[in-house]
Amino acid sequence: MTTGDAVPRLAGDRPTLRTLVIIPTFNERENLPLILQRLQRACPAVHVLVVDDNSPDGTGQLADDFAAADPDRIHVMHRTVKDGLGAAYLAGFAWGLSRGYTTVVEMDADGSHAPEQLHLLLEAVDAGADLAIGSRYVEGGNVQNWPWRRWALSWTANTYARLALGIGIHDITAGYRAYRREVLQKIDLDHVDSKGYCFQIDLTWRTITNGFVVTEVPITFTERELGVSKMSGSNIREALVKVAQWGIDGRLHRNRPAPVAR
Ligand SMILES: Nc1nc2c(ncn2[C@@H]2O[C@H](COP(=O)(O)OP(=O)(O)OP(=O)(O)O)[C@@H](O)[C@H]2O)c(=O)[nH]1
Ligand SMILES: [Mg+2]
Repeated sequence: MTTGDAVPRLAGDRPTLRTLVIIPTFNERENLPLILQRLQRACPAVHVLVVDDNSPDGTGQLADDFAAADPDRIHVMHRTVKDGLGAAYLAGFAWGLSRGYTTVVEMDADGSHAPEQLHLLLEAVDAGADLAIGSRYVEGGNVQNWPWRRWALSWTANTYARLALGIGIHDITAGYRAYRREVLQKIDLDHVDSKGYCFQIDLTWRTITNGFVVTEVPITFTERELGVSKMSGSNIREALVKVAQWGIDGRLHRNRPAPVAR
């Protein structure tokens, strides 16, 4: 855990009382019904926002059908063009904050982030985390069905970011996370322009440098079985360049937090 000026809490405060799970989608027609059903079973009290970038395979219309069947709990945001994971989440965050959600969760549609483990993230937030990261690389966390090349890429990206930024987070690229609303209100989302992988690193760095408490919770990440990955080489280049820049800025301005692990 990285400690900082935690958000003050009232006695009996349970930040996850109103939780929104944001699921960005692009061509996830096969996966969306599965993830929504699993989420409904695992955490029936949370609300869901599907953010679809006009998927050619009709994922957006499918999401509308689910929302029509459960209008209080399931919502859909339709965007006109594919604009990357980061932009989809930023739009989703704005939607959730304006509707008063107190905790906002990021979850992929492809089954990599198990809804059955969402309670672990929410418990961490209720226990004091401002950001709870579902981590593959802390004790008890693991990855299933990854080819060695994906594992090597992820490990290299995390090691590079940890060293460049000088922080003790083990899985800084992880996409399964829960934020308290106060974090999203404070970290200047208007100036985030990171698109792919880098988006997660960018938000983690902003969270830490703003003095919030980050906790890593072990999770099991499972490689997608259906549909295709949207990860690209340009995502990786973006992360390499930006992380180096933040690391240098952090050292120059001495706003680098102490490298404290979980
Ligand atoms: N709205 C929106 N969603 C996207 C976009 N790109 C990816 N996604 C969604 O973001 C989530 C993560 O994307 P993935 O393609 O699984 O990326 P990844 O998990 O890094 O890569 P894999 O491990 O290979 O699956 C999935 O739910 C995608 O459908 C996009 O441009 N817009
Ligand atoms: Mg994926």
